[in-house]
Amino acid sequence: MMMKPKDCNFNYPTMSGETQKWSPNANNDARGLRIAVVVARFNEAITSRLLEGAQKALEGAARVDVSYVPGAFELPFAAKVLARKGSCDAIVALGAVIKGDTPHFEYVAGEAARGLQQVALETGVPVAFGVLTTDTMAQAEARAGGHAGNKGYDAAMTAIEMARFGK
Ligand code: INI
Repeated sequence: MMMKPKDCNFNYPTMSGETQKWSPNANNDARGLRIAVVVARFNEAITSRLLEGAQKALEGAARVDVSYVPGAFELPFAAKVLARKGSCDAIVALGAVIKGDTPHFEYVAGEAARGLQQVALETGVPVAFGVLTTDTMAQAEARAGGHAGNKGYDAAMTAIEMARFGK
């Protein structure tokens, strides 16, 4: 059973198996875009598949620059460095946070989500959240090219749409 620190009330939902819906009005064409992808190495068997999905969605982009960080907790820092360079139209952040027996999951998943959104809002560079947050490895596998699709592909498609948002 998972132990929580005293007075701690974590209640993060784990990632849905829902398939993302693309707006028929949105421009989901990668052509001409410069996209930075940052990948967490933690749970690499999963994140490498998310990267494959993202690369598929980004075929035809003008540039796709891939960089790596140790874990999902480091994704916001890397995204901010990339956004500040001014050389990409959107960022795709990929990671896999899988629930274990300690509260570490909640800290890592929560800070990755909060930090990535903060980077997008502070810099004006869209950041797509391609970080799996699941109870089990099997759920992560399902969402990384298994029966629940590939959330790396979905995140990259989101980055394309948001790079064009309002333009
Ligand atoms: N990092 C992940 O990307 N996924 C995890 O599931 C995970 N868990 O469970 O511990 C994880 N931890 C490492 C974390 O992202 C940092 O790299 C580490 O705490 C150093 O800052």
